[in-house]
Amino acid sequence: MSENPPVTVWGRRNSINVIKVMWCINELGVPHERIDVGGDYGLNNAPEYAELNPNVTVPTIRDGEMILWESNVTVRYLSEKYGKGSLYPSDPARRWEAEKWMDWMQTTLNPHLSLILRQLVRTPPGERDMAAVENARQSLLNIWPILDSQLASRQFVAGDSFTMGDIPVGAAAYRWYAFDIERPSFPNLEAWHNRLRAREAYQNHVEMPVT
Ligand SMILES: N[C@@H](CCC(=O)N[C@@H](CS)C(=O)NCC(=O)O)C(=O)O
Repeated sequence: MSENPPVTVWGRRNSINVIKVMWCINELGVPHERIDVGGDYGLNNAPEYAELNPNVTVPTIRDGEMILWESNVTVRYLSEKYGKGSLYPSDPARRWEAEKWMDWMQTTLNPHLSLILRQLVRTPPGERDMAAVENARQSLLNIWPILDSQLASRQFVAGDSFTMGDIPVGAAAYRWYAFDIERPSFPNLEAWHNRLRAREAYQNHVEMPVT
């Protein structure tokens, strides 16, 4: 019996969207190779890459015949294929609970975190739009408590075990705590984040300088 070829991931390891996929792959123990693309590495505008991913963004993966882009969809795909009953809950209620937090990260949380990243990390101090940063911070002060309340009664976002639902929000939480901004205490969020920080795959793929 021949072994499955490894999953190929194209994407620089410090992109939040690549981080989600690599964290997931590490949790699942899937054999893989990663090729640096995007950011300082460029290569994403190369015609061969655009053929794989016409958005010319990272990540993109190949698993056998399957080429996939969109980080959260990739996390769902890998979790279903390699982690049914663990990262991908078999109970539909838990599975869709996990899904909900994945979409919530992408649509509700991430736009504000991206703005803070662009301004505080990628814009020189004199050119930063600090009013926009403050607006985004204020928005997040109303958004994080939604997850904080959820976590009052459970260890992870979709129940008492780690699922794919923890990955996008977990990667976002790392940035929230890494930014040089004022943050009130959200005790349940902090306790959950500490549970994530104890995971080897999180240490391997999430904990790095935010650039
Ligand atoms: N919705 C896409 C967004 C992908 C995306 O915008 N990726 C960024 C990095 S986080 C990118 O490719 N930027 C260009 C670059 O890194 O060169 C996903 O979730 O995968």
